Amino acid sequence: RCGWKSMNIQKAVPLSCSTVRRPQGRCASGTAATGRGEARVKRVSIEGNIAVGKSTFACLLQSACPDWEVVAEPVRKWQNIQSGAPGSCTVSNLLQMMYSDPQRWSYTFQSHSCMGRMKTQLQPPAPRLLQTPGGAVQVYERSIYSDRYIFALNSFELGFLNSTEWAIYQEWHSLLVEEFDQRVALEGIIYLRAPPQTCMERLQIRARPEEQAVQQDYLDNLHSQHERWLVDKSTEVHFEALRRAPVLQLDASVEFKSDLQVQQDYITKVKDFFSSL
Ligand code: UDP
Ligand code: D5M
Ligand code: MG
Repeated sequence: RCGWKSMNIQKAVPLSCSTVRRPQGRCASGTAATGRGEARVKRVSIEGNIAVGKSTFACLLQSACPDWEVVAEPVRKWQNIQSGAPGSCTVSNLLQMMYSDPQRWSYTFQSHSCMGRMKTQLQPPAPRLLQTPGGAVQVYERSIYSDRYIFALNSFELGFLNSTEWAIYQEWHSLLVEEFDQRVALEGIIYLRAPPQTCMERLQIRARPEEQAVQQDYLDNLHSQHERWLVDKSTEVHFEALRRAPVLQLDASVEFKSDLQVQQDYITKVKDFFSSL
């Protein structure tokens, strides 16, 4: 398994009230106002089913492109909810709670995960990245959009979110996306695509304790949600910029983790994709 630190993956640093952030705006072409002239920032998310290989692929990307900022999903934070008090300690494992009792905890999980992703997507690139020729690149493992159009939608369809929770979720999600607008927009999406059976095999190899309860059906449902959103485009998406975001599909059913040839091919495809944005 890839160690984030050793692979130089940037961890999303949650903003605190005392964090000083540069005001940042982006024009339609994805340009970030840096305070020192204009620099281009391209933001892309890696999407795909549970255990398809997103984190593995993120590690490969970060190694191949050290000038890019690749942000991993904060699974450890979900497993260790902090008390928030000074000298903070772990009070619970929200990932475990969501899988053990989805009706009770799905809304809590969705609000927590979306808030975290929102903070991540609002982070400006590190100043050193703004010097990168061609502009800064930020790559996220999933996004505020997969939170809504994959997981929250799926949770609603499965009855884990009731209609009241779903309505409230959509209201604040739309409000935040519309208010932050260009600051949370994605220029493109990388879709790691594989049959849900392959994801199940990888999930079992990874053997995360919280995911022991995950059944093939659940991965089948999530696969269909990805296909509807990113391939068939039949999911009702409420944001014009997201509807227009190009999607790069990569076949994750092949064992890319151990195949250097495939890795090189995929990295080239991703670089070409970024150049086209
Ligand atoms: N994996 C694999 N072959 C691949 C890609 C991934 O065996 O080509 C394994 C990986 O080592 C891990 C599991 O599949 O044990 C899930 O991968 P990852 O955590 O990257 O998936 P994610 O949930 O982030 O999509
Ligand atoms: O995703 C990490 C784990 O977190 C996996 O069990 C899926 C779960 N996850 C991630 N985001 C969500 C949302 N929004 N709702 C419900 N469950 C979620 P992995 O794909 O393994 O990297
Ligand atoms: Mg992952």
